[in-house]
Amino acid sequence: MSDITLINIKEEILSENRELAARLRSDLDEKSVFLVNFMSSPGSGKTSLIVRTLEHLKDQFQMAVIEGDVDSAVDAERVAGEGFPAVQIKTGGSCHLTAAMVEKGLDALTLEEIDLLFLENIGNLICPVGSDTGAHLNVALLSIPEGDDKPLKYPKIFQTADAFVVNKTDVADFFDFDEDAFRRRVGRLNPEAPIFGLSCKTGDGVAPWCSWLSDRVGAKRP
Ligand SMILES: Nc1nc2c(ncn2[C@@H]2O[C@H](COP(=O)(O)OP(=O)(O)OP(=O)(O)O)[C@@H](O)[C@H]2O)c(=O)[nH]1
Ligand SMILES: [Mg+2]
Repeated sequence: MSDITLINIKEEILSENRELAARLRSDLDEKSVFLVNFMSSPGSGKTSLIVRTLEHLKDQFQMAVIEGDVDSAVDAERVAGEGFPAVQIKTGGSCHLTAAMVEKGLDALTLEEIDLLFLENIGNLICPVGSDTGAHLNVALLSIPEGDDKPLKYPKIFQTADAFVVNKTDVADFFDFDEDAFRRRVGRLNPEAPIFGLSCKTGDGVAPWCSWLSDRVGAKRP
């Protein structure tokens, strides 16, 4: 029997992505740009949180946003409408952002004029998890209507994110979201990561989240 050459495409792609992501992170470090990657299911409030955070921190940081979507530019238009630089990446079908896509987004921005850069990943709780984007901080959002059982069903994102935001607390009375159960489930997977409950609609709870984020950016600076 002759030898077989095994080419593991998935492992090759992942390792190329990891290398590029590490290079992007180090380029961003050199330019003192702090990159935050937001991940969640569609509609849980990534763009709303980014817009709230931009409003809240606008006197403290120079900020910009890279939006990722399968199609359309509505999220980038929303950010640009608030007066912040915005780049829209259309993946044309891919369910997560890769480091190569982020690199193109970074090329379209003047990084020397940015201290804090937000990346909105494609809406879903699975695909974005294994793909390093070069971000310094990975934030996962969940909204109250999605339910408190998500850490049980999608453990990977809850194991690996650096912080969690539970959005839409304004509608908590209409859903059976058990906050204690949610915190216990996340705590088992990722005991160190903070959880911020807030409402992008009313603004409740946005200040503590922004203050924590601002401290994280500050801690990274020389
Ligand atoms: N009641 C309520 N609605 C909210 C809140 N935050 C966002 N929404 C609404 O939820 C919907 C989705 O919000 P987006 O910010 O677009 O969600 P997204 O995660 O960016 O969605 P995709 O980009 O499609 O993945 C919009 O209709 C928002 O107005 C909130 O705190 N409370
Ligand atoms: Mg969005």
